[in-house]
Amino acid sequence: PTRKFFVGGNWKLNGDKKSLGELIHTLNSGKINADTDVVCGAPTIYLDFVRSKLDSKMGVAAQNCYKVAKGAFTGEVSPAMIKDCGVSWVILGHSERRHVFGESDELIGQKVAHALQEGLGVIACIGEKLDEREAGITEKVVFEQTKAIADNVKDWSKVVLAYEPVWAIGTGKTASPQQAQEVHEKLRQWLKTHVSEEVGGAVRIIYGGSVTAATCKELASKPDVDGFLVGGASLKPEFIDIINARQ
Ligand code: G2H
Repeated sequence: PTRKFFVGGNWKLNGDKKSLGELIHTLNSGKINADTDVVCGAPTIYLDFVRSKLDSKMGVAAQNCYKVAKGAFTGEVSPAMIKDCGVSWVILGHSERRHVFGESDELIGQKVAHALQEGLGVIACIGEKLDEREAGITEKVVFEQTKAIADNVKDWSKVVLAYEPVWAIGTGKTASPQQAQEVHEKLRQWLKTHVSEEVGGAVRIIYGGSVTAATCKELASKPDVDGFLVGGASLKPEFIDIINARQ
């Protein structure tokens, strides 16, 4: 495929300078496929630390940001601040932001618009919950979430779409390669129809949800799976095997 493989790590609320320093050392000295974009999502307070230690061939991402540049918004950080730390990506719309912190499609869309305006790359996350899958509304849910994102994107070259079924996150229940491929293919079709043929063909759609070294190769062999967003396993040396999943 012509789309460059993309593997994001999402460290979530984990690690300290000691353990992240060790992980970074492992990543810096590991053998990493040059045909893959690697981006590590670090806790906000460690963005500067991680960017200063991680080899520049790998990107760093914030795990969230606010929708405006500055002001009286206690506790928030802006894309401009993220950029000021030398960090060029942000993860937005992660299911934990949606379901633990109550972020709406509307707020996520506003964050996407502002982050892109400020020049960050965006890993935009979508995905259905178990009850939604069981009710047969997976497509409806992910298309709605995608629309709220797409309505706020002008330059798709800075966007990676992450499909993360909520029932597969941190549960050890990876979607089967067939399940992932089926949704990725439909998302690509949606983008072709509602954005453009060209964008639909070019946007990386990555899979997230309990990806491990054991499951990544078969998932990566699917035509519409362009990489991964990895949580738990991105904190371990096996993250390197996942980065190198595409043969
Ligand atoms: C999904 C994923 C990373 P994990 O949240 O975004 O986490 O791989 O631990 O399921």
